[in-house]
Amino acid sequence: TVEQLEVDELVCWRVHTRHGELLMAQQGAQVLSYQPHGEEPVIWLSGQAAYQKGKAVRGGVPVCWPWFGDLRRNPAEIQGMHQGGPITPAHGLVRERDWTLLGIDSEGPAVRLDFALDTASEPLPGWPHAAELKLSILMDEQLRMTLSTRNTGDRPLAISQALHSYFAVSDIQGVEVEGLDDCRYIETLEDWQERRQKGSVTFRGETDRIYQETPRRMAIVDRAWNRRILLEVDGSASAVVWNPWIDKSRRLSQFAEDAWKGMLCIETARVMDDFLVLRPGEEQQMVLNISSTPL
Ligand code: TA6
Repeated sequence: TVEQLEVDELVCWRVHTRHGELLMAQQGAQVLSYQPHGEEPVIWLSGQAAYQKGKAVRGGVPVCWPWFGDLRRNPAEIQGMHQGGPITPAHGLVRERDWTLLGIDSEGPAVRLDFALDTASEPLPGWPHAAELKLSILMDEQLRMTLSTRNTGDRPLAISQALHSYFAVSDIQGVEVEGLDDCRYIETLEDWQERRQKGSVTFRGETDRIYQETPRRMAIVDRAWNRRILLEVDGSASAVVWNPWIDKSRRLSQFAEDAWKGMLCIETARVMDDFLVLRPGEEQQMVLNISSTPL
């Protein structure tokens, strides 16, 4: 079933199938939560989430586009696309705008919702380029998101982007991320030093790393919840791994005191030298498939 509802100021859809439940908002075409039946939530949503127009909801899968992050995370090509000074706000211009619902397909056991933003008909401030952005969300026994960008203008587009997924974990101090062994990464909290991952990623403090040349499969191993969340990716070779820990989470909106313990962001992205260049008429898709299995 698919039910449209208002949650405070936001238009949302609640999707219920025999596999699980998903909540998403028209603002930012943002998945807010995703929970397979009989399991802990897979996608984390803050207990202090604010559903206000023009304000990103803390959690879910914010879409960062046409840039990810802030000034420092973007090369000159991305800066050049933005007029009127450095690129702000962080994480681009579309997570706080209503996208157009193209359709809902709820035939059979799977449900699919398609959203679009056309920057030719709805210009983005400071970013005068024509592109058609689409997000397709398919929920069956997994959750598959496809973010596609088509350059509908007459000159090349340079874009950095991310699906800024917040995953729910039992306790960040006890989980590890598999699949990034031997990957290069940038330690943004230690002067952007370039490092190489040894073994699984574990968490002992604030973590904000840009992994590069990432594989197509990564997993969050959560022994306390006896599960592995598997990420399968296509069209991206970067992943940001982020946990704010105590101090940073106190400086961010919509974070309860110890909420940092229960979340972990692994953000499938096209950032740094892995950013997108689209010639006129060209389209690119970035796909993220999320599933969870018992250990
Ligand atoms: O992806 C990690 C990050 O860039 C962090 O540095 C932090 O800023 C986080 O995104 C959340 O950003 P937001 O604007 O959603 O509060």
